[in-house]
Amino acid sequence: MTLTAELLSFSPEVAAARAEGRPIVALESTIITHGMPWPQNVETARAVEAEIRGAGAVPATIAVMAGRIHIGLDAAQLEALGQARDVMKLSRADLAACLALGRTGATTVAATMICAGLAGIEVFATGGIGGVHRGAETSFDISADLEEFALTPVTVVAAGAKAILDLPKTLEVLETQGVPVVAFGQDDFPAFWSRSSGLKAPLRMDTAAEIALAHRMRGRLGLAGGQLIANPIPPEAEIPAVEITPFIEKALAEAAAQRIAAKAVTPFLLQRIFELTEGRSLTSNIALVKNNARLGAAIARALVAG
Ligand code: PSU
Ligand code: MN
Repeated sequence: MTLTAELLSFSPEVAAARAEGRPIVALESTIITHGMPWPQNVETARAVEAEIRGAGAVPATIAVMAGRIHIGLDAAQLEALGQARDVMKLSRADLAACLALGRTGATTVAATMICAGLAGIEVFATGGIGGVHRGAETSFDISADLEEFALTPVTVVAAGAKAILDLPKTLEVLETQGVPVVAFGQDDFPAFWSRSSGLKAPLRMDTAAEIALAHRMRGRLGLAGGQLIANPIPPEAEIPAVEITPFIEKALAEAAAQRIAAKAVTPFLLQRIFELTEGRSLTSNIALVKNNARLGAAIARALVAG
């Protein structure tokens, strides 16, 4: 049996798109299980999928359930995942173990890239990526997402990274790993809630067609790894730094006081920021993920057209 038949389950919608060569955009599931509270997590996941369909592509939300990698979830599966407890947070290190043990797992950026790669999906849209945590010089906490960009040939659209991270160090590690970091439509690297981090992105592109060409060119050169497309949050959804910074500082201080470590750090910080900002951060988060989904769909279409 092929790997696909043995381990991958495609939803009917994604299977049909594959058969017809239509554009597909992968979506992660850690944002659902560890990034947002229920029921907004499921509502957002549905809205993001609708955004991709509206932009002429097919969404493929990825998760591990009952010993198989699911590429595309139906409504019942999405709801079950959104309410499930004891869901593993899967990065490169955990994927095989989760499958082998028959457990339920949500894919991070790194694991979603791996699964998308296995399924032949070249574009993936999300909110924020993992990166180098503040204080990494002592904690060594650097997300496996960064290394994945150097390994797996998937173009990922995100709104940059949250200021819970050390953004200059995150850009340095991506540069060391040989990862193209492309700001979309502007010079600055965006910082999730803000359109600008105050740091210049190494590369800039202004159209989905350029991003698709660069993706193809990497393939032609035989370069491993993908591209990070940093798409700024829509202006109307931005949260001014003065508003969000105190909440980030508070969440970071609580994480330190409670000695939160390893895989728990990012989910802890995300949850605390949602709680501290109440509705505000969630509304912005949803707006930027939808925005990234639309750009992901445009890139997937350009890849199919080219
Ligand atoms: N940052 C966000 N939202 C998220 C995540 C990060 O703004 O949902 C999630 C993604 O799934 C990302 C993961 O891949 O957290 C990174 O976790 P870690 O830092 O433990 O590698
Ligand atoms: Mn970490």
